[in-house]
Amino acid sequence: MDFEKLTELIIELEVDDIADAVKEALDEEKDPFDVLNALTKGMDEVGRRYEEKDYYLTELVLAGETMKEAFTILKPALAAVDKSQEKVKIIIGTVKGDNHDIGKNILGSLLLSSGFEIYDLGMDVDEKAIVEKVKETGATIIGLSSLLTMTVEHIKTVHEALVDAGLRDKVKLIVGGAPLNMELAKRLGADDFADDAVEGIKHIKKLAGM
Ligand code: B12
Repeated sequence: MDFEKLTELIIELEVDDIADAVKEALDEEKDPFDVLNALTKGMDEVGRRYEEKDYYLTELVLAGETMKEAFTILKPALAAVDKSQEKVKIIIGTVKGDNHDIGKNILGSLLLSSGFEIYDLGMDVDEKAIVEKVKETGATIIGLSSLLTMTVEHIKTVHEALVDAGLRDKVKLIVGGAPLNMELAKRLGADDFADDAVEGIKHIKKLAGM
């Protein structure tokens, strides 16, 4: 199973074949991170086609489904490398009003393989759920995803809810997603921003003092 084929299966929305293809690649001992890279490349192309109006909403939904299928197989392969030491706890989620979770899930898988303890709140998450989870788990980092220009303001809502709960100085807030950049992230009250999940892991490790 070569990487080009994996990229192509995402672009061609082959939801029924992708899991077997990922399995085949892993059976051939391909590096799971290279597999992830090939799949992400496919999603980038799907996004480009959508922007060019070659693909429509139906294709977007199918691409999301295809990526999810791939992830059911890939996720365990990306799983934790070192279980021995005390893990840093991190809460992840996609902000209220936003149902994009592919990027957030990729971040989650990479965090898992980097030895973090993850609490994934899913998508369309409101500030109350986040504050509650911080109280319950004592997590020290929150990673939020926002893909819609319309929903980035919810990052500020989360920041303010943490301030109100007296928790803001106990947690670091990092955000990601296409409409964001470092300047906007900081303006919304976040501590940090990263362009992609791989870069995000580096930033998160730094925030965790690792
Ligand atoms: C797939 C997709 C969908 C799927 C989502 C499926 C799913 N389960 O996620 C579906 C079909 C549901 C969807 C719906 C919609 N979508 Co859409 N979608 C996309 C698409 C094509 C790809 C997004 C994606 O998954 N990319 C791949 C992942 C891997 O990339 P990523 O999410 O950016 O994540 C990476 C980084 O950003 C970063 N990252 C992400 N989160 C975080 C968090 C942290 C902490 C860190 C450190 C890093 C990090 O790491 C990730 C990996 O490297 C994009 C176009 C694009 N090119 O991005 C449009 C796009 C995001 N969608 C868009 C729109 C408008 C919509 C709809 C409003 C369409 C409609 N008219 O209904 C709805 C919104 C529904 C809702 N309430 O959320 C627009 C947003 C425009 C904007 N700026 O506001 C885009 C940009 C398309 C476009 N060009 O118009 N969409």
